[in-house]
Amino acid sequence: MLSKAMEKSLNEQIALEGYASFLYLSMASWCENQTLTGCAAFMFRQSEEERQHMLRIFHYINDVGEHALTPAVAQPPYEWPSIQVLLEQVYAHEQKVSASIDRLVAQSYEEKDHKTLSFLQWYVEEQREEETLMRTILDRIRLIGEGPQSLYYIDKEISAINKIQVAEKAAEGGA
Ligand code: OFO
Repeated sequence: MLSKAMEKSLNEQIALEGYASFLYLSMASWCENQTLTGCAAFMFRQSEEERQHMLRIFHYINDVGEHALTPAVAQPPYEWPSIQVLLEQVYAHEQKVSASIDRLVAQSYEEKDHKTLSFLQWYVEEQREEETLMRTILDRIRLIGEGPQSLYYIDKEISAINKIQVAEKAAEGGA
């Protein structure tokens, strides 16, 4: 059982994770259109991860006897001026998700809802990892700079990061 307020907040988090999944899918499509195949693979995987984040909350709400709601589908943006801008937007979106998780944690404390507090710990850690990853990517892109071959090197770099992520997640046993 959850309070009505907590059920609503968790359903809003489902919508945020679902939107992230669609936003990253749209970004993957843009990358593929630009022949940035390494970036596209990275964004497809990020999109799938967000879907898993959404489902994890979905199951939690139903498992505790409440009602998980499927969010409305809002069309995300589909054009970006550059891969640098796109990746900065991923970082901004992750920060937004982290702030939302922090609010949920605060709400769990206030309501003395220990099971939701415990459930949210996974998300706190996941968001810390995601923000670190995106900061690393943005730092590397700044190091690569904006010369004529920069797109080639950015794509190569993100492809390498993606492969490391895939291996790490596989070692952890999933998303
Ligand atoms: Fe689920 O928001 Fe990113 O990781």
